[in-house]
Amino acid sequence: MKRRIFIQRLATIALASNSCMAIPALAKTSKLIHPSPDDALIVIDMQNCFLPGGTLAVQNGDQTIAVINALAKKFENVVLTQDWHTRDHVSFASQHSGKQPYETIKLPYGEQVLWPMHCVQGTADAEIAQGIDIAHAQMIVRKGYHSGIDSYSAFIEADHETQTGLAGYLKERKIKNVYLCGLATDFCVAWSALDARKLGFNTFVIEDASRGIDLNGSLKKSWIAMENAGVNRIQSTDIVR
Ligand code: VGL
Ligand code: ZN
Repeated sequence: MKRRIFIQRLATIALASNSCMAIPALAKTSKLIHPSPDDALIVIDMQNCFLPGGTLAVQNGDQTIAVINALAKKFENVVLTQDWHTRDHVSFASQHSGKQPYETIKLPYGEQVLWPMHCVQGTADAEIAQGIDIAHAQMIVRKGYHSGIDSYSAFIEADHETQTGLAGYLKERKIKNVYLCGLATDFCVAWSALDARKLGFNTFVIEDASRGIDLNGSLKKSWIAMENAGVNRIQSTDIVR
């Protein structure tokens, strides 16, 4: 276990066992992260569709924009992702008669949440938000473009086998550590983080640079799954240049 993470766990234990005592400022012992050439920031789905006024707006999603722009300046390597669905995409409730958004169905690859129609290829709704100011981003990965397969993850589609190519790209670039942020914490950010772990990357999710949809407790469940998988939960202030 990395020392910094170990200290954070100790802090959590201290919090749990001494809830009536003043909490020492253990956070100050956290080691700050200085991004290097083997680190990449992966900015998930900062698109009009997930922002206020979009087709699948995430509450307070716009509050992440300034945080993400500032974070991106600290990384040499930045990748953006873009949810990029066909008009007849299987994840749209409108494709399933009698089904409403946020209901689930069983598909050959597993359970699928049905969403309002969102991020349709070539529409203004699917564009990266105007406010995102990351001119040095090196790559934009589009995902979810197979009409019959969803892809929350930036790495592997929801069939659990089709790769997007992002892992190969990062590995060819000798990236070892990935830092994820964006929308939504409990869907595309979490699924990307879990796959990043499976693919062998040291993985960090920047909590205050992300916002969740929180469907039936999904936000809390996603943090438990991420923590169990060894994903590091950090804040944007942990990262300095
Ligand atoms: C997302 C639901 C459907 C996301 C994408 O970016 O988290 N969520 N498509
Ligand atoms: Zn989608």
